[in-house]
Amino acid sequence: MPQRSVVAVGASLLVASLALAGCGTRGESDSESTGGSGSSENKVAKIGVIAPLSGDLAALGKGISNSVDLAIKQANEAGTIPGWTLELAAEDDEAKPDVGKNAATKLASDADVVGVVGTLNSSVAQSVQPVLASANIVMVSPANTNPSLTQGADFATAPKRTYPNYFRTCTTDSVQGPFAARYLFETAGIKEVATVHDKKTYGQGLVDAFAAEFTKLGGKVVAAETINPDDDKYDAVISKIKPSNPKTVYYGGEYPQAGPFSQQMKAAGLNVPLMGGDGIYSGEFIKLAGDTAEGDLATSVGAPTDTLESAKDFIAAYEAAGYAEPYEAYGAYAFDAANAIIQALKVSLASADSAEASRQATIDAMSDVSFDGVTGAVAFDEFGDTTSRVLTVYGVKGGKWEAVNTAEFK
Ligand code: ABU
Repeated sequence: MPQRSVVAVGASLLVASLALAGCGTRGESDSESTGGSGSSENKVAKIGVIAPLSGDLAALGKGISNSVDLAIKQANEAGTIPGWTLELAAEDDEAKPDVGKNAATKLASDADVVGVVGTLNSSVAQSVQPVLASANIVMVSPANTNPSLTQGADFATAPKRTYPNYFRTCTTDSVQGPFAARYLFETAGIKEVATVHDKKTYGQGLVDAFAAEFTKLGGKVVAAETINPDDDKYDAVISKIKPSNPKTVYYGGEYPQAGPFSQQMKAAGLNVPLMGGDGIYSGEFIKLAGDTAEGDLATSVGAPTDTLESAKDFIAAYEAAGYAEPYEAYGAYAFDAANAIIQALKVSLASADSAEASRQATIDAMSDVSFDGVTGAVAFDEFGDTTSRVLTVYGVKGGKWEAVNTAEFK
């Protein structure tokens, strides 16, 4: 397994080899002495990243990009693909669909690009998917949770695979929404909620999935409102929700809006927890909400990375590599996504004359990819979805996210 081979290499060797790589092209003897494959005779294949590397979601995007960078460097160090050197090609999508589309077009026109890890936002994925599909470039998202991306608009009643090149290592909101609903209704005893979403693909889909399960369980949605993600004052929406006396506000969207929303609803006297999905599970949410975040809740995909035995080497190597930003909510998923592509490339590049010529074979090889990743078993079903359905509920305690409950959704 990719990360297991890295264990043998060790963090100090990785750092040393990165320093060597930074000094210029290594000769054959260098490759032999490190066990690496960075020969000047190697052919180059690039793994792209499309994620927000600037703007208010950059904390998540940089965690993704850094983690892909780490996987690439480890693979080169370990000589995972003989005769080939992998390179990172990271593009900033600014969390905007049109910018993401341009990034995908740029990567597709680079003949060396053989796969892409991304995107963060489901709304951006919708514009990136067709571009990469047309170019036969495999795309693996560590973070998109909207179910339509893999199973089409009728995912609930007539699921149909949308793009054969699209896969993801995170679970979907068809699981995340009901998981949150069951926690609130069955474990926390909350029977009345207000819902708010940001009208984006992810936020709206998550609230729909949550509300369907919550009402099925016998709960009541006492108010259902939306915000404009470009706004930063939410008084009007909070005024509409407050008289309905919800016991929790379930929020569909991301932390740049959810943090201020939590702060403003409590300042307005609506002193109930705000709960959201993986889009608010970030230290940035707590910074934005301030002290009022205490008691707020979030679900996120998988088990907490720092509690996983399988993540210890990833965390140690990430720290040793000295990235300026934390790996955040999706770093481990991005690392697994990159390694899934690398596993497929081991097959597709073995007999390829050029990176571009391997694109379709890389997509074909993805269906058979299966390994023990940092986040758990990494494999994909017939839609390209992960086979994992583990999620965690987190609560803000003492100014930090703390895991409350990790379970596999049945
Ligand atoms: N999954 C949370 C944020 C990313 C998205 O799906 O839009």
